[in-house]
Amino acid sequence: MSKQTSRKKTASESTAAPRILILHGPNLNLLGRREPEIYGRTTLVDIHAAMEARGRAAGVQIESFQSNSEGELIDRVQAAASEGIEFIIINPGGYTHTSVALRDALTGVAIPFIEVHLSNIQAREAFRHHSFFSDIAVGTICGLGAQGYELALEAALTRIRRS
Ligand code: CA2
Repeated sequence: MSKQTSRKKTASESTAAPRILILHGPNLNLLGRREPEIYGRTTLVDIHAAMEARGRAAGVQIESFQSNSEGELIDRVQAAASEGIEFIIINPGGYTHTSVALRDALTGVAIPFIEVHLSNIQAREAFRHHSFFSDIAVGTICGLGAQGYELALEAALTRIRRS
């Protein structure tokens, strides 16, 4: 049997709808409008709508946040801890390959997270092959386009139900 590492839920976390935060890093606001051959035609609004609908059906509250600023993403991760967010799905965008600071924020709050990439970063330029997040993520999904977020959400729901 695997070691139980998750903390006990507080009284309000046990009764309120579980919350999942979806974080999108820099330039992902351009999704669906630029470079569709790499990132597809689905926009961030489309992704949020699909995630919210699935979350509603599952009785889970979905929140999305996109920023081009590393500091704002770090602030959002830190706030998530005090807000009782139970799970994070994150596409760190270009910060995937550069941001020790965003990694430290996720380690600091100890909220389990799944890393998502639209493109297959292992099949692209060498500088995209290393992620500062993969070794501390519950799992990583890459190369499946916008479907990656849906798969990540299903995995998050399974984990939340188990906790
Ligand atoms: O494949 C992914 O999801 C990435 O995280 C996307 C990042 C890239 O730096 C990573 O290596 C892989 C880039 C996000 C830029 O998004 C755009 C979307 C549409 C048009 C232009 C940029």
